[in-house]
Amino acid sequence: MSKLFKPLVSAVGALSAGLLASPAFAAWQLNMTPGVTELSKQAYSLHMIILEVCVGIAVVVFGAMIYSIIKFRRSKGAVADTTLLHSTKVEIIWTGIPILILVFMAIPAARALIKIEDTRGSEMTIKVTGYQWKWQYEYLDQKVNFFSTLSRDSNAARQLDSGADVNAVPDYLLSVDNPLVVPVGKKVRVLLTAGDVIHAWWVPALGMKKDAIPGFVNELWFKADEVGVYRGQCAELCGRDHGFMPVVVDVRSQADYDAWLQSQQAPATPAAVPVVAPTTEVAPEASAAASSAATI
Ligand SMILES: [Cu+2]
Repeated sequence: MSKLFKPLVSAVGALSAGLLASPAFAAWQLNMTPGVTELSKQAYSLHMIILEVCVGIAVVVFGAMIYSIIKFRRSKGAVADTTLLHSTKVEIIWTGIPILILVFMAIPAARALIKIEDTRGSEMTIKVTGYQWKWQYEYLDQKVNFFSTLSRDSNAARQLDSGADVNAVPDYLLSVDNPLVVPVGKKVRVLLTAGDVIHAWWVPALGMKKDAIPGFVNELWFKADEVGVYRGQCAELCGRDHGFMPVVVDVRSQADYDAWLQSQQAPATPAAVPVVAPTTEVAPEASAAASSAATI
């Protein structure tokens, strides 16, 4: 090893060791994340297959190029080989091989696309409506309906001259007051629309993103394999506060989800009974009869 080369190698070694040891390195990720749903994992594996094919092609093509440039250079007395010019055989080969590669990549891609569109067998349906600047979640079969807006602490910290340290706000701009709660392992169909302008509902860990368009109903589905809280954002520039309408999906175990659902449905029952007595005048005897009837 040359005198100059040795310190260079040790410097590169020290730098890489330093980078690997640094805690910031953990948050520094190059690749896509696999996500937590069947579809996101399929999209991830598709991405890896295509990446591997592209790397393979690059290695073969650039390898051949670099090898030829070095091996057959003019200074070594190389003479251009013209036998491959206008050769039908070569034309067929270099058209046929890319076609085969494209077909090989199209098969898993088409399979994934068909699966994404297949909402059959969904176990629950939630209608999601985008508004400037919040989301509405309606559980169509469970009769639960609420709005989801940016959490109070994020909203306070984002105000101009709030003086707040946004790094101290947990999940700054990615937390909401009422997250979408779903059970783990259930196929959830989402019907997407909007009440004003175009929004887009996007949760990277679920692998799905789709536009919410006024007057149209778009459809997507997800089946989360892991309990957890997954965060996303509106992914369509929808106006001034576009950056302040995050999406939070809270995936819970079936028991936790059932308990949450009950807590959401419970307030609706007493609300059906009028709390305040009617203001019409009632005779004292009738009123007494009514109250005794009410105690039965
Ligand atoms: Cu939006």
